[in-house]
Amino acid sequence: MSKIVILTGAGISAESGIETFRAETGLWAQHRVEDVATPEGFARDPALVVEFYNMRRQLAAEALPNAAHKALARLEEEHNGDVLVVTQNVDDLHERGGSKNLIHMHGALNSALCAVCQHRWDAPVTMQVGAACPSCGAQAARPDIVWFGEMPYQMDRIFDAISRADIFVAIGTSGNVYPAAGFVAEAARAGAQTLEINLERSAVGAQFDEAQLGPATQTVPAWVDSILRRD
Ligand code: BV8
Ligand code: ZN
Repeated sequence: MSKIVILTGAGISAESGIETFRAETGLWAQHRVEDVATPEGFARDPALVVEFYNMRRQLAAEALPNAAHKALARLEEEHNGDVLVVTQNVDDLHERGGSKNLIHMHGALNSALCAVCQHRWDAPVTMQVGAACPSCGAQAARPDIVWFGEMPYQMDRIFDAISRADIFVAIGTSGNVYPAAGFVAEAARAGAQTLEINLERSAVGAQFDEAQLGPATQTVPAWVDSILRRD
């Protein structure tokens, strides 16, 4: 009855055609983080930020889940134990790939948030600046995204799951952003086996017991098969 916690990052969606953040052609090469992924940037130029997320929502809607997303859903379905996916990604490819036990710790493109009353609703494909909140009526709609300097979502639930994990796997994340990059240290402290699946070692690669390098659409299904064979 092993408990598995899986942290995913932009690399798991790369082969679905969604840009990662830190590749040369990545999202941060085209936009300054400070301008589009901070509350200060949103306050300074809400139209730029709303447009940035409208563009990414459109790209995510056109993308398809890949073999790695589907393999994680198969693991959740067939594994004799708990499987929790904690994603830093804001696309909905894990849901569309079949994952159910899923936490979007950095928010989601398909969700809108009221900056006044914290009400959430399904985001329109194209969000307008100052759109009215369906609950309190304030013209304060914003992308339901965790920007730098904001607290990621469901941290208690995540730390609780990590403290009880037998296996912790990080897939397609460069290990640059905290608190997510600190999860492997928590998992090791809790006595979990830790594995990194990536094209190359991440910034916290040395903290993992093991690494499997290669494109996620090949490495993730192979790893899932190895787990299900042991069940
Ligand atoms: C917080 C939403 C505190 C936006 C994101 C100094 C000043 C200010 C802050 C800090 C500071 N030092 C540290 C901090 C904290 C800061 C932080 O960590 N900064 C870093 C950059 C130094 N963190 C925060 O601000 C967090 N909040 O600390 O709050 C607090 C405390 C109390 C009360 C209130 C607040 C919030 C962090 C969340 C920010 N939002 N995303 C959006 O998506 O637009 S983070 C952003 O980076 C994305 O969400 C993404 O998930 C995340 C990490 O990127 P990766 O997913 O790892 O992607 P990346 O491109 O980097 O790497 C891709 C990887 O995939 C690579 O390793 C590559 O090799 C691999 N890959 C590529 N292709 C493939 C592949 N692997 C396999 N197969 C392939 N085919
Ligand atoms: Zn509201």
